[in-house]
Amino acid sequence: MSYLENEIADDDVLIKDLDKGEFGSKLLFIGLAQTGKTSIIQVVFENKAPETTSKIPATVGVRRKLVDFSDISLNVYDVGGQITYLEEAFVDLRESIFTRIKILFFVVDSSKYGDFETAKMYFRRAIRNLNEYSPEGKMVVLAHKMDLIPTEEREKTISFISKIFELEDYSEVEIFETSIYEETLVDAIEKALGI
Ligand SMILES: Nc1nc2c(ncn2[C@@H]2O[C@H](COP(=O)(O)OP(=O)(O)OP(=O)(O)O)[C@@H](O)[C@H]2O)c(=O)[nH]1
Ligand SMILES: [Mg+2]
Repeated sequence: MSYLENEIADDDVLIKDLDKGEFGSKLLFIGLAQTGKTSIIQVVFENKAPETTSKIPATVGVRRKLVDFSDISLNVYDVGGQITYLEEAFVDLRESIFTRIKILFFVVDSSKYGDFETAKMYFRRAIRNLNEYSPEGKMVVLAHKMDLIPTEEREKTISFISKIFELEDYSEVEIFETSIYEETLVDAIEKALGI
């Protein structure tokens, strides 16, 4: 087995340097801490039950996993949302993180209104880097943890996030409501992937 295959065979690789194994389409999940990124990855791509995600530890650094989803090979990157790791991703690892992205999922905890402004700052940095390093890449906002929002308030919440993020200025950015407890999550990811 070559060095490259060895690297890829390792499940859940901690990215420290320029990525050596670019196989499959690259998906990047980024957003503030505890918004649900690792949970989404485990539920959608690893068939974990949503309830099991309550025990997931905070992600350290940037993790990468190679998964198969509907016969598509995907390289899924999970950026730890604690500020230190986000800054590391946006500064030291910028090029390797943002290069060759197919879809960048920006995850927002829809129940945390107070965090939307901070999230917006990282959203803007993410889109700038995406445009610079992956001009063909697509940005998708996941208004996540929607199960915590009463049904009649969901539309208002999506509008509110769209307004704060000024999504009217980014016509190419899509926003989907998601929850690990609802089918909306797989639907959103399939739509983003065009399947
Ligand atoms: N109610 C609800 N809780 C969720 C949902 N998705 C994730 N969670 C919970 O949110 C908490 C944080 O989830 P993580 O997946 O670890 O969040 P993260 O974004 O990876 O956090 P960092 O690694 O620190 O950036 C866990 O307790 C999950 O069970 C959701 O759709 N609804
Ligand atoms: Mg995580």
